[in-house]
Amino acid sequence: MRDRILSFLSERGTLADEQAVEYFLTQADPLGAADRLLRAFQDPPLVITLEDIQRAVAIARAATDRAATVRTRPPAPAAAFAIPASFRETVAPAADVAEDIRVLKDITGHSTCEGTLADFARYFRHRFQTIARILRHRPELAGAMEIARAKKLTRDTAVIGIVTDVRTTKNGHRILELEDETGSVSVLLPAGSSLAADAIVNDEVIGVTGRSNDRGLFIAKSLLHPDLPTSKAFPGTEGHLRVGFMSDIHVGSRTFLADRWAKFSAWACDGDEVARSLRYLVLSGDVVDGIGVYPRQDEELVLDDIYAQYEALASMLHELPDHLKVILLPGNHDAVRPAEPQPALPTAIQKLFDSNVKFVGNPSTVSLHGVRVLAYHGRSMDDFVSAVPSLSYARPLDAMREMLRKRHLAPIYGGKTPIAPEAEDHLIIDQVPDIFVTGHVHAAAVGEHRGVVLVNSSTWQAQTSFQKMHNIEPVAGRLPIVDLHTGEAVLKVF
Ligand code: D5M
Ligand code: FE
Ligand code: ZN
Repeated sequence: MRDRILSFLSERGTLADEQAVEYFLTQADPLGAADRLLRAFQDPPLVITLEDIQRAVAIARAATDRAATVRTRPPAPAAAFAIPASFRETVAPAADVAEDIRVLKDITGHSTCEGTLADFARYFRHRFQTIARILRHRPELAGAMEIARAKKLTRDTAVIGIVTDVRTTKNGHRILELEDETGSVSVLLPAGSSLAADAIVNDEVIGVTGRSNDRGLFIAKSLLHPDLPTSKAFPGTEGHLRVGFMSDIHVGSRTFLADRWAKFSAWACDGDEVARSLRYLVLSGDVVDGIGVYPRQDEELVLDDIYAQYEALASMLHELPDHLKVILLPGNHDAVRPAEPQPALPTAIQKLFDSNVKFVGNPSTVSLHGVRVLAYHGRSMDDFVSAVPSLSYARPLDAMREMLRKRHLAPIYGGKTPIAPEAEDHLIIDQVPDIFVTGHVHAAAVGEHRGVVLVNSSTWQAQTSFQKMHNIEPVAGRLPIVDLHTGEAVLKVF
């Protein structure tokens, strides 16, 4: 039952400490109790503690009492998310801490690609070789051989290749086409096996063990993803400095939530000790709504000039406290080439902002006091969600875990995510980050994968007519905050 509780919680992007698990185990229906508790939170904390449970139970009881005694009263407003006590430890104000930002990886100023056929060949060769090198660290793949050779042998072998096709036969077997520099092979993942259920997508690089049959079909025994090392310690800064994460502000849109933003801004300026401990704000793209991003967008804009949109954002950011350093990367609505990796916003736009804003590309890896933050807008989640039935827009952390497992931010080529064939594949996750953040899907969640803190950074835009058509319910006005000392993450609601 303990394992079932933990996996139930982790599927919902949260964890529980030992005492909280004990609490659930003492309930008549432990999973039901966990489910009710999660519903009580507007946004569950990364790790649920006994204290969180006690608070939620007390709020629920008070609400029931009120409902029982004064039936004519309107319902109590939903309990605001309470930041756990551990997050409130006394901290030095962020204003007293010198800025420490280093950009570790960013395409800005280094783009070389012209999109020729030779560029594509070189790009995919770089992707294959880099990820194959990571895969060869796995003992099962240390002796991986070239596909052309493995096809001729009928004993157990291992190969590494790039997936060029995935299909399901009418009997439920899955067939992958796997290619390396020497040739290609069809790989059979037997129906009903866990291999057939794995989320394999086109253009990812994987390893397979198994053997060729006499007709040259490679029968897989195991599939290997590069993934991350099984666990990793969070580096941790000296003091409790915090970073807030935002994306998808969509300034200029009719549906931009000005009132929610005003609440955030007021809290940031003279809020509690958590507000004062916030040193950085990472904006992961779609900071404005842009112009001409989709058909008839003009009907949904209040600001139909791109400069006016960025000027409005600049003045919103100008209102924030001086000690809050902003790091801004573009998304698919921003005024820069859509092909990824996207460079930072052009100088003409940067000039509208004050010096408190630092502009980087999408994706970028930035060190904050030695904590490595990988920020990516997240356009590729559109392709993940359409390619893998078990993934959805409502659960972005699952798609992010797939990116880490595949060590690639946007493996699927030729889908909705435009990719520029740079000399090197900048979308490979070569170094393991400490914090990995995406936006784009207008959801909000914090979680963890093998020691990496995962953040999906909400939106400040209400549901658009496009999202209504596609049944996408945004989760707006949430601010994920990560403590750079502990890696603990919370979602604050505005
Ligand atoms: O994307 C906001 C949300 O809308 C995000 O969940 C993706 C979804 N979206 C955006 N464009 C498409 C298309 N073309 N198909 C399906 N889903 C889409 P944003 O980048 O803010 O527009
Ligand atoms: Fe967006
Ligand atoms: Zn987007």
